[in-house]
Amino acid sequence: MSKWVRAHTNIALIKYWGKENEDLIIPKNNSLSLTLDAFYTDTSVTFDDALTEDELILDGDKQDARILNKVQRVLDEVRTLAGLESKARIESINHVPTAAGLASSASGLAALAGAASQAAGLDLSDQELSKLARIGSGSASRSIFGGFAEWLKGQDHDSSYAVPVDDAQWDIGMLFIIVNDAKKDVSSRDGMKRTVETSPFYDGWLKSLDADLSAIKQAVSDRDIEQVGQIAERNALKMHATTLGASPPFTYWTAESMKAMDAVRALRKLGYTAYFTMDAGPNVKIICRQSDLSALKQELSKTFEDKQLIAAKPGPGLHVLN
Ligand code: 2P0
Repeated sequence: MSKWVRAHTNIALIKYWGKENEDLIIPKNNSLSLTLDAFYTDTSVTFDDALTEDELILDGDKQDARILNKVQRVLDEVRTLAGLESKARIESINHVPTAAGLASSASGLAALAGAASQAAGLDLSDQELSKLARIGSGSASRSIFGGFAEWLKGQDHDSSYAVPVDDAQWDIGMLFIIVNDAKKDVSSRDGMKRTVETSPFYDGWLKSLDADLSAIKQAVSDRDIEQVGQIAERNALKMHATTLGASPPFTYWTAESMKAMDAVRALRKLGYTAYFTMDAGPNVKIICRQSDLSALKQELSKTFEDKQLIAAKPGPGLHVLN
């Protein structure tokens, strides 16, 4: 049995939304994220000559071939790098609070990259691990690192990987408002493809990103949470605006998401630093001071149930468990 490897999920403050190369998962733009302590995946991989096919056991249940698809990309690359032919058994446990609806390909594919390379006897650098995780799922490239990470889009397999930006050991945190745990209608993979191909707003989104990225990197380096929050909230709104222009149009927002966004604006009126971001689903994540997490949770418990509110702090990068 190989060692267990843990990767934490990350939330993008500058979003990845669209691929330049769908096969290699080369993105259209650089993105920047914060890795969080509250959600993570533990994975162990065993290469075994006795197996006739790759096997994935997720939270104790054997998964079907469809889910194996992203996983297989990573395994095949590891086999190529290590000169291995044996099939693999993957055991994976998602540590995501029940009903969070946050089952994350970011932590899952990053943990797999770490566990599979380790089981194959490869000693990969963080940059190599980031590339390996990326071919499973784009956002996973960023979960190799703790704190803030930037995924450099690059132009081919060797030049597209994430780098650490800041360890986030300062007063920043995130509060999740879980509004819906149902499976989404449009996957992020399909949603970004449809947007790139059909939304007239997509070009405007892309053109605005360089300014957002350099401004947020400056704000992170200044530890200016107001600026970080403002830039991230505007960036998320722009990303979601592109989906309304797609054909057929779609949105990840629900009435409950709108209610959560309003609640964040109300927190600002009370004087808190609180800005939201959203991904390819209806849940709302609040960028705030770590020292305000309890107060914000209490304030929001007037509007939402306690079980809908999950506080997160910056989390560590990929690591082997003892
Ligand atoms: C992000 N999202 O930057 C963006 C923002 C969703 C919205 O990365 O196709 O699961 O496997 O590369 O990484 C979700 O997309 O997509 C995502 P693939 P992934 O976090």
